[in-house]
Amino acid sequence: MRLVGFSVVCAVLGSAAWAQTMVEDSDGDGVYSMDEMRAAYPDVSDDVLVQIDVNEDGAIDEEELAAAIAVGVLDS
Ligand SMILES: [Ca+2]
Ligand SMILES: [Ca+2]
Repeated sequence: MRLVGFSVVCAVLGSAAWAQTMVEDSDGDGVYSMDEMRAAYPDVSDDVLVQIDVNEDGAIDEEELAAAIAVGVLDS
């Protein structure tokens, strides 16, 4: 039971961290798909999204998003 409680706390803290950005992980898979990115940043071109996707897995993870915001490519 303790482990379950810990997981719930982590999940809550995790979603709080995600909520600091404009992007919503609407399918809950832990990464931001290009569709989710476009929903949050409709003005950002596909070229920019490809550049942000540093590991080229076709999705933006929290690190990639933070990096893009840090260099000013995306608004926070
Ligand atoms: Ca997602
Ligand atoms: Ca990626």
